[in-house]
Amino acid sequence: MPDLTALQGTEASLASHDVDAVFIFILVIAAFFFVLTQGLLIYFAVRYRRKKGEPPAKTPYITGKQWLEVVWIVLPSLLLVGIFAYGVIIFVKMRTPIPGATDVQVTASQFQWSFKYPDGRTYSNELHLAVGKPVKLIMTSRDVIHGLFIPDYRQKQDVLPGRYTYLWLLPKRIGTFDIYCSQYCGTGHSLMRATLTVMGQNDYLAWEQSEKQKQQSAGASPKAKGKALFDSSGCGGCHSIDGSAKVGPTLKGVFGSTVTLADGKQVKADEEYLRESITEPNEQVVKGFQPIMPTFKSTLKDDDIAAIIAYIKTLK
Ligand SMILES: [Cu+2]
Repeated sequence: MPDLTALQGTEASLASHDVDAVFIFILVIAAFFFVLTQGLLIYFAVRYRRKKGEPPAKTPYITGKQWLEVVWIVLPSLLLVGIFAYGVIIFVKMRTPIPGATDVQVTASQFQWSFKYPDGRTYSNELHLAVGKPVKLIMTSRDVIHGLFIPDYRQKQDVLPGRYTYLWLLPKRIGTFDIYCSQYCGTGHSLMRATLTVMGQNDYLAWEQSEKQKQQSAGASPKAKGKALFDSSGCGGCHSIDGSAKVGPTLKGVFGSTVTLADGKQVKADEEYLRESITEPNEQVVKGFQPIMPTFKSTLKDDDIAAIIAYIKTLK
């Protein structure tokens, strides 16, 4: 049972201190034996070298010494068992469910993370948590194998299509932390990054309130619905909205522009062009890009597509 009261440590999360301790334990043992064996190697090489003019000496024939053999078999064996046991204890601790954890659904897809809270709010590449509040990530993938990795938390878990995997987090320090994908999942793998923002408990409640209000007031307009769908469908994983380079073409200013396709043809980006790019993305591929976008024909309804187009129109 983790101690939820002692939260003023410097470590980022419940697991980070423990994992570092195992690492340093192994490092110290390895360093000791490295210095011992290399030191003896150098010492013997100098001490027993053949001096100038000396005839080659006959190497002495040494027979067994039982107690010495027992020592160098038993001692390293005990050390290895110790390393194993220490590792297992920490591993089990990291895998033990933290009571009272809030569920957050995580969906990985090429190439973005989507985080869904119990009230339905969904964020693309952004995870907000309150310090000291345990969270259970329930993770799955829409396509290939990904891996959720938070280096500061020393926690990592593969995310697989067709099954759930879990990760229990207990943030201990306020701040922003990187989330990476740890499995090579395609062209945009290195761009598959998200931000973990850990806030004080009051700040978190205030943030949650304002987000809920935003969601309620935005409900009606197609633009807002389009923006929400854009985020939850993961469009932003491959398409920037600020003109910057990603795996797919930027959507800034795309509406009304003239697009050059891979076969050299030029087309005007109107509503129909955008609709076809969402439902049959590999029919008209933009010059300089790969035909790798999945279709959203079955996941987005006509209404949804219209809303996303309404949103794309606003990206000037
Ligand atoms: Cu990935």
